[in-house]
Amino acid sequence: MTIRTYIGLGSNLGDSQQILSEAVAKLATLGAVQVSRLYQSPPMGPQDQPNYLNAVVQLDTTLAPLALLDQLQQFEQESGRVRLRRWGERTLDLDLLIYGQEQIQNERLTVPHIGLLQRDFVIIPLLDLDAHLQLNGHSLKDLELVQQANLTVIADQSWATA
Ligand code: A4P
Ligand code: MG
Repeated sequence: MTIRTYIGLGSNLGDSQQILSEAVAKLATLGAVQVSRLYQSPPMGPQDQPNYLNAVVQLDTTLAPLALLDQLQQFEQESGRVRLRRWGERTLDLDLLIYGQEQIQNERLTVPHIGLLQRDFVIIPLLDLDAHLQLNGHSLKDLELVQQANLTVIADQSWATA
């Protein structure tokens, strides 16, 4: 059975656009992908770090949640991931945001992702992929932070495939 999932992508070290494009190519080996626009956003957390590039990928996959997480973590490692501190700078962060309708809570995985509803750099790209997306019966487009988003569009939805 194929499940519709959403993966959050972030990078603020190295050639971030290149790193994120490579991540999309890797995700495409796991199933059919659609890509949001590419955004720049100010850092959440420590302010003495570079701005982030952020995007979201919609991935239709047959992988089970933990198998998918294994793949995401492998892709992070392959990109030479460096992670210095909590909420700090990193070459590549891949977060499993949504896995079908499932609610998952175990020691490796919380889905939907814990920070999802507070992060404009996640919500706005999700809306690129599905303007009517709902979580727990609430339309993401009605969230207050959608009006107050502090993001800059860097490239349209062809950025990863061009
Ligand atoms: N884990 C649990 N649930 C999940 C999930 N749904 N998806 C566990 C992925 N991983 C999940 O991950 C730590 C552990 O979380 C994993 O071992 C996995 O089993 P990690 O990637 O090493 O650390 P983290 O939690 O991602 O790091 P941290 O530092 O807490 O950061 P966040 O919350 O990911 O935020 N500002 C902007 N503008 N844009 C960003 O993308 N990103 C961060 C990192 C900070 N500021 C940012 C951005
Ligand atoms: Mg992460």
